Amino acid sequence: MKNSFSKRLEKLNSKHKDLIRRPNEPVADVGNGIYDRYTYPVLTAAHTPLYWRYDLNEQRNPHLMERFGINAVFNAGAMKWGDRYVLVARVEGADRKSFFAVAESPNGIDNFQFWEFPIQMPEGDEPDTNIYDMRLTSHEDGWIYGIFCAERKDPHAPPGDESSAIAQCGIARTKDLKDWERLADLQTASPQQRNVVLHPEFVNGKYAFYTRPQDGFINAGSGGGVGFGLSASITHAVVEQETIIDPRVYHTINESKNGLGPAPIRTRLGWLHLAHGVRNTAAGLRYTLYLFMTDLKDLTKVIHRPGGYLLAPEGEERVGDVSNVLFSNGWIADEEGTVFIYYGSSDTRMHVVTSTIDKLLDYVVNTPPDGHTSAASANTVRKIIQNNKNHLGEAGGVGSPKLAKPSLP
Ligand code: M1P
Repeated sequence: MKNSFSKRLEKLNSKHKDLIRRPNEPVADVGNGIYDRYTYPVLTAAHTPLYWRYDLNEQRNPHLMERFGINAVFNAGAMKWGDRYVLVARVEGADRKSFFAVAESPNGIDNFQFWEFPIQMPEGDEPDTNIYDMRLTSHEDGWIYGIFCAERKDPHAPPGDESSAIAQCGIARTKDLKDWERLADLQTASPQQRNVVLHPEFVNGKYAFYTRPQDGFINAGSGGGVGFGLSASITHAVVEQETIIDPRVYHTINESKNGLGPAPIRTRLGWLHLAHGVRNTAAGLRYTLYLFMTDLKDLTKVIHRPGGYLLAPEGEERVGDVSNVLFSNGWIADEEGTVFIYYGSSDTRMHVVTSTIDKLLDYVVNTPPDGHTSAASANTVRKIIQNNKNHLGEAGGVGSPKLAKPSLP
């Protein structure tokens, strides 16, 4: 006869196994032609192994209680690891501290399973209170770099202020994703840095960084957008001059702030970038994801900037610890040309959409840019309509909405 400890453990194990092995199908919907969404998140707090959360010794834990609660799993860096798709996820405990952990999948869509131990990131000179949002870069120097936010209490916060913090850019490198060497934090002129990304190639023999200068912990303030700068060293990286390449713009999806997502992908037409843009609303900040492209030779020159967002929160993605947020710091372009865009929703869970390099190139090149006024937007739609009229003729084609005249009651 099984005791209640064994019964409970059996139930927990079977629920966990079902979750990990659950197939993830594309959403049965005609979609927008740019990417496919999937039915389930790819990683959640419930995906973390039971042996991280529970003491499985019946003597020490007779009620089989959770000893370490996991609050959320989100904002993961991503890369191909042999024939596996790996995510370096931000795992946030119930205690609000985040750490990194690797999860791998055979197909990039489902069956993600965490490696046995989370990453023990070494401390730098100044201990971190919280680390999160790792961007992975396989650099041409042969190392894999993890660039992440290292957060500490603001030493100048007035007494009683237990919220003010300083965000800086932590840098570490590895060859196996298990053992990491911590390097000095990036130095820039900005009092705060978050969303820093290392470019995968040398530029004029130097390491190239995408930055996000910001005045405050939350507010970008005078930080004008996504910056770019070079550093001669990676072990003591210093970017003296930041050039803003993707500015924040009034009344757009990135008017409040923006930040680069994962390291850009080299394509035949240019470097493809994924970023998040933040706008203000009466209900708080709204984070969406967008694409742009820079020149292959001049990395500071944006050559395509589609208007609006590529991906915005939908359904359950809208709600979480910080609602109305999509954030991405990981994508994988595999050998077949499929692109897996991984994104966290509302600081709670991880999802994927899939597309292809060809589709994303078509999207960046042919999506009209933001005209910055209502008149320009109306004009863009009128042009599309006119082109369709020219193409289909007055008689129209099957499914042509104009040409099937609306029937009045
Ligand atoms: O809470 C939303 C996001 O806020 C921050 O991003 P940003 O610096 O652009 O505002 C990050 O803390 C990110 O992790 C988080 O998802």
